[in-house]
Amino acid sequence: MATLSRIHHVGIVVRSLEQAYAFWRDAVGLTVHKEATVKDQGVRAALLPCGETEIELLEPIDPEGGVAKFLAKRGEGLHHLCFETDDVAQALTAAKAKGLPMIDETPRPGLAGMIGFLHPKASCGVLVEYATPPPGAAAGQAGEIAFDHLALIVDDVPEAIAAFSRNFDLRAGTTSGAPVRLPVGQSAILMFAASAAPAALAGIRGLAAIGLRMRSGGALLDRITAAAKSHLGASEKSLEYGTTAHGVPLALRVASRT
Ligand code: CMX
Repeated sequence: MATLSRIHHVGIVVRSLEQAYAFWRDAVGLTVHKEATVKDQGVRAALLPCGETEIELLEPIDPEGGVAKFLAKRGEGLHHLCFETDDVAQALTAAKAKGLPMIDETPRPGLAGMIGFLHPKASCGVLVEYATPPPGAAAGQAGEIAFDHLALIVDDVPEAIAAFSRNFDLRAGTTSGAPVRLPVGQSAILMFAASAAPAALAGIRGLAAIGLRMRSGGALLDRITAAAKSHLGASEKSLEYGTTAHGVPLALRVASRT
């Protein structure tokens, strides 16, 4: 069985890469590791490593493409989750054999390497991509800030845990308390029941927010919250998903305090 080693990236749809760089590169301090036009996906896309995981920014360039449709319907925000696998072809074949609704049955080239998508219907409304990066590609980048978790909001937590276990062989690290944590590599998916989601995420279903952990707060924290507000006019009240950048609520945690 193909193994899932980490959340390779989370895809975020933005209006413009340049505007999004002002936040993710200039305020958060990430490096743009790759940027390219992926014509068949109708996007200009960029990957910015953030600890073990990468932030993928997607700017639509084809008004008829899926990402442009997403932006028009839902606005900027979280679009998909990508797991790294050592064998994307095998992962797709296994998913098909399980009867999961597929978008791609065979791998195709993408920004992250060879990639393939499962249909959101397969995983509680979450669009999931598999990627096998090219040989020798670095797995993320250490720095002042690292990806900590992806928050997911579902109506039925046991059903969602069962789906993520069946589809991706992910197991709940803890089932006591809320949210349920599904570890993936050094980060995790946090699954919240809609009825018990943090107030800042009320009304969201599916991919909901990103958690980042910092070595220390101080100037970086001030820079991030100031940039989120000044670029995007977010009314930040608390750091627990209260800061929103390009449609993505963020939890900002100082490592020593968690
Ligand atoms: N996550 C979850 N659901 C999504 C979604 C997303 N990112 N995008 C669309 N949907 C849902 C819609 O909400 C809609 O749901 P309902 O039927 O319940 O209303 C349904 O999918 C159909 O939406 P649509 O706007 O009509 O879109 P399409 O059916 O044309 O396409 C999808 C949807 C997911 C099949 C298509 O976007 C796709 O094939 N995606 C995979 C490729 C991709 O996203 N590439 C961009 C990234 C490239 C990269 O990373 O390199």
